Amino acid sequence: MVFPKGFLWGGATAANQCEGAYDVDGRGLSRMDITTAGTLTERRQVTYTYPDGRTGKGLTIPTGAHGAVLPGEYYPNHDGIDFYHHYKEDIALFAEMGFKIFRMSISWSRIFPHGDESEPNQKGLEFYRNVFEELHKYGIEPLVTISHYETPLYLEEHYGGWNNRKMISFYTHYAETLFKEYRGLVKYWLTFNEINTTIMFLEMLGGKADDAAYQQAYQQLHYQFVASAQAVSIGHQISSDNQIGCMICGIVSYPLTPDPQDIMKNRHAWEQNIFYSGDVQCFGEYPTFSKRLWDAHDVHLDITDQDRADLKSGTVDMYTFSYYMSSTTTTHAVENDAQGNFSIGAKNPYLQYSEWDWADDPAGLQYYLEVIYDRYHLPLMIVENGLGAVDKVGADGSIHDPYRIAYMAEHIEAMEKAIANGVDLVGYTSWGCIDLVSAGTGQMSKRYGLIYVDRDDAGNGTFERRKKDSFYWYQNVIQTNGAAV
Ligand code: BGP
Repeated sequence: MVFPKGFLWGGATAANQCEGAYDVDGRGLSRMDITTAGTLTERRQVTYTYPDGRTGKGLTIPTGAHGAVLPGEYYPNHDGIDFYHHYKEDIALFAEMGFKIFRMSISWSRIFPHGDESEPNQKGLEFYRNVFEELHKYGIEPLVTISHYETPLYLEEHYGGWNNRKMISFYTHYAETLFKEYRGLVKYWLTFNEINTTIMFLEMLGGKADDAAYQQAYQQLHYQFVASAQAVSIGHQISSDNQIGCMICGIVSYPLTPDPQDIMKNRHAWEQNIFYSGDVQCFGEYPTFSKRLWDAHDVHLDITDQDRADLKSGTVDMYTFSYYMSSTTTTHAVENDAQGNFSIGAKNPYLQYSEWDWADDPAGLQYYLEVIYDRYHLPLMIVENGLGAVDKVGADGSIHDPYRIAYMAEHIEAMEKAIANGVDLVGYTSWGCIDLVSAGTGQMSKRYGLIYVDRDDAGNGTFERRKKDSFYWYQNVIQTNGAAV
């Protein structure tokens, strides 16, 4: 048996994509509440109305923007899949599949509606306590992302979000509240979801980002690094059981040709997109290549000696990442571009592409695991992986998704190879284990779930849950600790 005893099999979600109940029990708005369907690379000025009737000033949403909010338009994240009211049913289904771990996130604005209050919203705290207790009833460990793309909107509007150093203390106050409140209930934590996308998304604008955009992104990232490091230190002080990880968007990149210029460009892409964030969070200091990255865009960081000390003392306990696809890098002009959400660049002729132009590349997962383990020697966890696809419900209510089973099977086999080669991989949580709103498209129809949810892009549907074929397949994989793949 290749998978170690106690391997953490499970699934993953994010609050803004599944909870719904966006204005219930004192919750404030988050930036994700004002997103609608569209494309990731657009930047638009959006205006919105707070639940209390106030109209916001209007924001330019820099990443993950799904387009302008138009009157009467549907906001998918407002309802999600109504996990807020279905969590017991959903957790029972996860338990039936045999989950050992469940990755979820906490909605910051459910705990601090504006983000800057000193006292938390008790109703918000209570909701997550109930969820954690429900998970423990079945012996499922929660893995909690503290911030998954959903900064409270108020902080964006009144403080400029992560452009402002004050965000560090708002975030650490929020994180400390969680560590204290859930001591004994939660021991696995992730500070920021896909922290590296702050920079990586600029690349996806296809060369349209100017130096000012890089200055802003590197500065935001620095404040997030410091906030993350301080949170790690606080979490360790509150409980020595806490294991706190970074979470990196792991898109593997290959040189498109053997041209040495492509090899060099690809190496630099890894440094900028993957190693920069991982090095700061795992080693506690900026790597030497940072100077090259900053000089390329005339970036000057607001960084203090105290920041450097905080980074050094707040290194993470584990390295976690999402993995869906690989990409290519080239200095040559290409015609064959992948242009799906989150994916851009020349298509790899050796790979198949999904409907959203995401390259199916299990070998890339093995490659990533081996490179990353060799660099950091920390326990690794894959906290997102899966196939977004359009599923069809048959006349008898069944959902046959052999494509999803095939995708997951080949990626789990890649994990086995990396483990056999010495990689300390401790867990795997499949993304969107239950259908939810897609982050990049804002749609329900791009589904990842092993459990189907009756909900469409326009917001119609009963929220009924149904088991897909992949549900039974994954149940068997978990039961046999990976042997039945
Ligand atoms: C990751 C995000 C998730 C998730 C996933 C799939 O980058 O952390 O929130 O949604 O991508 O992306 P999409 O929903 O666009 O298919």
